[in-house]
Amino acid sequence: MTTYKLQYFDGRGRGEVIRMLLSLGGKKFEDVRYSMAQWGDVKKDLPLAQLPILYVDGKPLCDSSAISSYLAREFGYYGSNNWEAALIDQVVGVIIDLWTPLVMTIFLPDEAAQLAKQKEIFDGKAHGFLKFLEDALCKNKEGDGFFVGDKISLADLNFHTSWETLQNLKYTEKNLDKYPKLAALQARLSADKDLSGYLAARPKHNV
Ligand SMILES: N[C@@H](CCC(=O)N[C@@H](CS)C(=O)NCC(=O)O)C(=O)O
Repeated sequence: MTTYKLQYFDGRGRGEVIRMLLSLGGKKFEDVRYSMAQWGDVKKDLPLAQLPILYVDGKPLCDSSAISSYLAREFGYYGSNNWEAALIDQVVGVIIDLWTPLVMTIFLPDEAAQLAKQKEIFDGKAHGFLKFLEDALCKNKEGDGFFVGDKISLADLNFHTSWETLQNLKYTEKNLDKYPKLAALQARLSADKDLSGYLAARPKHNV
């Protein structure tokens, strides 16, 4: 039986889609979670001095996108043909561009600075990214299904954890009602019979 060990921080961040995929794939995995206090010691032994890393039968795989693409292909969450896979990659790419600068604002020193930066990012490029995502969702089953095809894919999982982060950031949480189809997708995914058990059982984190 294949063994899986994930090294990441004690948060959702770039580790959560990997955890979701392992859970959806029905795999038991070692979920190693580091605190910032441990990070200095851990970092010096890592190939890229960053996380996540997934060990598959003891073999390391770095980079969250490489890991989650690998697992999505293994477990059947990467569409049913090459075009669907490309559409999934497109959604994931947009979500990474949306999420990364917004989440970095939590490292700014005070709440006023965080709010100002979130406003600048959200009202600028992020708004366009969210509109693109809502339009992309609406091209499939009028926005009442999933991003691609007729089942959850890697695109929906990336969306779920990123939207959750937007719901927890002070500026963005007040501005999400412009995207009702995306909000409804989040609710559908949260209630999904295969995902809801994992979501209920996991440690709770804002980001
Ligand atoms: N492209 C990489 C980026 C990895 C990355 O930036 N990881 C962050 C945590 S989300 C990290 O390890 N930060 C600690 C550091 O750089 O000291 C990936 O997607 O895995």
